[in-house]
Amino acid sequence: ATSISAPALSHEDIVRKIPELVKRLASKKPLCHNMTNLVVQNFAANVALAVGASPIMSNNSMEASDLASFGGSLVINMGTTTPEMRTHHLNTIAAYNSVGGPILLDPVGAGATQQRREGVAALMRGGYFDVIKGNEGEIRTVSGATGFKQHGVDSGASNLNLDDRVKLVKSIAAKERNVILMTGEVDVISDGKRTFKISNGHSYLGEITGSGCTLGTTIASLLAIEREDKLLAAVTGILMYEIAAERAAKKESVKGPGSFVPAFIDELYAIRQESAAENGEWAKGAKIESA
Ligand code: ATP
Ligand code: TZP
Ligand code: MG
Ligand code: MG
Repeated sequence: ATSISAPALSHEDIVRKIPELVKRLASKKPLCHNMTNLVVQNFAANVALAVGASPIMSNNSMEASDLASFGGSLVINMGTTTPEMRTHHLNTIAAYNSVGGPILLDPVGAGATQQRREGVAALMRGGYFDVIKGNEGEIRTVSGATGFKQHGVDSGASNLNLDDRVKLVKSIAAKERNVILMTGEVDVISDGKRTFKISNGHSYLGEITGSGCTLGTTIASLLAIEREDKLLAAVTGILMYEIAAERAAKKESVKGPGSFVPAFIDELYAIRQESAAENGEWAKGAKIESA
């Protein structure tokens, strides 16, 4: 397993470094290879483009080593995985691990069915993930918890209180030596040494499909250009994503979840353009605290 570096990350650092990272992403346009579910293909590709990455959606592991050689990142999203697809996932994970290419795992619906519980365990045995992100039920399943059931891909009502979520996320990150993100109204993220709670975002994100999946694509895009401090890359992705959602929801044209989606893509793009022009004011809206 790869070990993680852990430089301190102060609030001042966050407001200064985050727009810099978004600027770097836009100038490098890294490849973001998505092995994702059938529901979000188009939305995820548009989000990757809006934040400044170059997306490719490919579920074919026969081309994985070619794609891994382009120096980008990989998203493994279990949303609509089949047994055949699991083999493609494992082969592609091996290709990226062998060149040190960053991988984000989204174990969609991991706690819902036996297939998915076995699937996430098989993927975790099969390789190293730089970041694992999921909702509460998914991250609890990643930790090996049983005796509860997700009803589908949604987490449903929160079962753990915030302190318990913080403890769980921190302990999995320390054990797996990676970054763990548990999303929700408040996101909890840790690399085992540094842990943060982020309370940006908007309830419309909970009313559209693919907001968790495309957050994964956003974070993976940043991992492609920030290899050293993976926690900083992930925090940057979360803040860019959630502050864009807040800005979009305020638009006059946005009347509900349907009109929110295009406005959200516009705001991701606007934040990228502002960052490229060295206007990092947007990051001052970060609602992040150490936990
Ligand atoms: P679920 O299916 O349980 O909704 P998910 O995989 O879609 O899970 P979410 O937990 O919804 O993922 O998180 C996706 C993004 O939406 C995260 O950035 C999260 O912070 C944000 N989000 C979700 N619900 C809210 C909310 N009520 N208020 C603010 N942000 C939210
Ligand atoms: N069914 C299988 S994957 C998927 C659905 C509805 C998309 C889930 O997206 P998210 O981002 O976890 O809400
Ligand atoms: Mg959601
Ligand atoms: Mg999800």
